[in-house]
Formats: sequence, structure tokens, C-alpha cells
Amino acid sequence: MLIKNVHINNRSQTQDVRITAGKFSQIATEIKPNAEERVLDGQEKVLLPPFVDSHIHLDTTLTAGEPEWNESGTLFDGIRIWSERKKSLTAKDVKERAKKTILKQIKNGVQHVRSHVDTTDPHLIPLQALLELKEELKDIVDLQLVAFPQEGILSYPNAKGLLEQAVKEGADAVGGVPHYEFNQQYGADSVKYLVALAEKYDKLVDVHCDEIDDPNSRNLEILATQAYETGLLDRVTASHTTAMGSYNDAYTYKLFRLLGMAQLNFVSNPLVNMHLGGRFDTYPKRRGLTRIKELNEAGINVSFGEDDVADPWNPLGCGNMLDPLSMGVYAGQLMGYQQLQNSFNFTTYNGAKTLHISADYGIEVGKSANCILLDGTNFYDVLNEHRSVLFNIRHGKVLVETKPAETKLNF
Ligand code: 17E
Ligand code: FE2
Repeated sequence: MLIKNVHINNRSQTQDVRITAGKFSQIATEIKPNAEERVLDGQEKVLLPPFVDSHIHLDTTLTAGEPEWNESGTLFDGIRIWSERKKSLTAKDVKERAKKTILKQIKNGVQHVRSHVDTTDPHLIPLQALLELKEELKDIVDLQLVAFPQEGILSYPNAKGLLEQAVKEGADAVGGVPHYEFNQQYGADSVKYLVALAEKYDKLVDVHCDEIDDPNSRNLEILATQAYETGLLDRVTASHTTAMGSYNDAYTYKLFRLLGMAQLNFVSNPLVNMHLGGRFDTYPKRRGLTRIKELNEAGINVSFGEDDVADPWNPLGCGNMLDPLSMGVYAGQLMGYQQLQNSFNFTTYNGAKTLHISADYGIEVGKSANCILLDGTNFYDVLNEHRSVLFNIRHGKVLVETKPAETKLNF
């Protein structure tokens, strides 16, 4: 296949891209089609590698309102309501809902997903369901699973055993929720425990870390120290880290040195954290986000996740990465013209780095021919108008094709 006339990675010059046997085989200013080669006219639109959702909960997806709506909008009511819903889980239920959400994501150009999977379930039903789905859907999506002890590692019965079991059964990464543990000591101990587990089984780490508007929630410094001292470094990701939005600047200055040394990845989930954050403030009301811009400017990797598609934490969400991206650039004040043009990195290359898939990710000769053609000639327009993904191509095959809606003005 030959894709003609596209702005690869939103570059100003247009180029042609050839795909042979599922790989990018040639990229040049002008490539002449071979006899019988399928030619796709890119019409000077933007060609990117597929969107990466570096943080979602596929086991909780599409359960909003079950058994009740989260009317307070707090993280804690979300956990409580999910805990109720968890009692009636079956593998079939989890698989059906997760699949629906994955299909939404694929329509919107996502091909790489990291999902947290709650392991504080005595039968590990969510994990069993998502391991099966990962295998069943491997031709359309790369699914990474994080063993995520939603109700704590030290504050929930047998959570350590369940976490280790999940890792043995095939989770790709180990998670945690230190700010939710009963006390600070448990928080710190849980971080050390989960990092040791990841080391033992050679897994990645992705921790829900300090997702609370409490400036004293400082598990991040423990996670970063662990990443540095164990040498796991960029195999470790800190998700949410919203307490950083409440840390004072002197402490944060000191913290950033360690974060750089530890080479940690950060995932911000701007939609859900704008919604859950500041809930205990009257006014002034905090935004409850991590320091996206400052981390980014310090050369620390930050990607965005959607986190929720209609669940007890966020009633909204539709599997389109342009939503967290829009919210991220607004709330993170990344609205300079070049910042907007370059913002696709938060939901593409930076996510790939977090997922540790960069070796085969990106539009380069020799890499797997995974890419999306967006309906705009530059990314600013794509983001601003939430333009469609016209083609979602995976291993050189067109996975999804979309015709943009047409509007007729009858006046
Ligand atoms: N669980 C959690 O601890 N935090 C979240 N934001 C979600 C689930 C969605
Ligand atoms: Fe999350």
C-alpha cells in the first residue's frame, strides 16, 4: 500500500509512505506507485502513529449508575460504589463491557491500551476476563494489563496474595494505591512491596500515586526513590499524582531532581481528575491535577489517559483521546500555538514510552505499519474541531474506515 501526500507527525512538508508486508518500507517526498499497489490519497492530512491510551480501567467501564450514580463526585464514593458493583461481576459481564469500550477506542484511532485491573476481588474475575479479551482481540489492539489493588495492598484482606497471583497469571505490570492505604506507613510499605514484586517477576510498575488534594501525600518520593535504587527507572510509571498540584514549590523543586534521576514516567488523567479534584475545597478551589507543564518542560515523560469511560468515577467518556487531550491542554495551560500543534505527543509518543513499546512504535522504515490518518491538514485543526480518524491502519491493513459526517445548510 502507498499512502500519498501526508503530514507525518504533523510536519510541515508532505511525504509519501509505503507499506510492505505489514511494515513501513519507504518514506520519501515522492514515491511512484507500483503496478497493482493500493494507493490511498492522503490529501495533505496528518498521519500519526495510533493513539495510545496509557491509563484506563476496562473492568469498571460502562457501569455508571450501577448500583448508584456517584452524586458527590469524589474518588472515595467512586471506590465505594465500585466495591458494591464488584459483588455481581462475572467474566462475561466484564468482557462484554470492556470489548464495547475497546471498539469505541479503535474507531477513534487507539491501538495501544494500558488497562488497570482490580485485583481486590477474591476470585480475580476482572483479571481472568481481561486476560482472555487481550488474547481474543490481539489482532485489533495491544492490551497491557496492570494488576491494580484498588482497595489497597495492606488495607484489604489477602491483597498481597491476590496481587502476586495476578502477576503469576499474566499481568504485565504491578500497581498500587498508596494514598488510599489506612496510614502513611502502609502507603510507604505498599510501594516497597509492589516494586519488589515487579522486580521478582520482571514486570513493569504503574502506581495510582497520590491521587488526593493533600499536600502531605508524598508517596511519589518513595516510588521515585525505589525506581532509582532498584534500577527499574523508566519501567516505572506514576499515575495521577494529583497531590503535586498542592505541593509547595520549594518541596517540588527538590522533588523534581529525584524524578529526573529516577526517569519515571507520568500519566495524567485530566478528565477524571478535573472532575474529582477540589471536591473538598470551597473557594479557592484547586484543579487537582499534576504539574503537567512543569514535568514536560523538565524533560520528564508525561502522557494522558482517559481513565474512565462511564463508570463510578466519571459518568462521561467515549473512547476518544481528543477529549483528555483537550482537557489536558486547557487545564494544564498548554495553549500556546506550538504547544497545541505538538500536543499529540501526549496521546501518542509519550504514551508509547510509558508503555515501553517505543522500539516498534512510530512512523519509521522497518517498524510495524500502524498509523492513523486524521481529517485535518494540521493537528491544531484536528484537536480544535475533534476531527475524525479517517483510517486506522494496523500491520498494514485498514482496520477502520470513517466517512466524516456531512452537514447541509438549507438556507
Ligand atoms: N480508581 C482510582 O483509584 N482512581 C481513579 N481515578 C479511578 C479508579 C478511575
Ligand atoms: Fe486510574
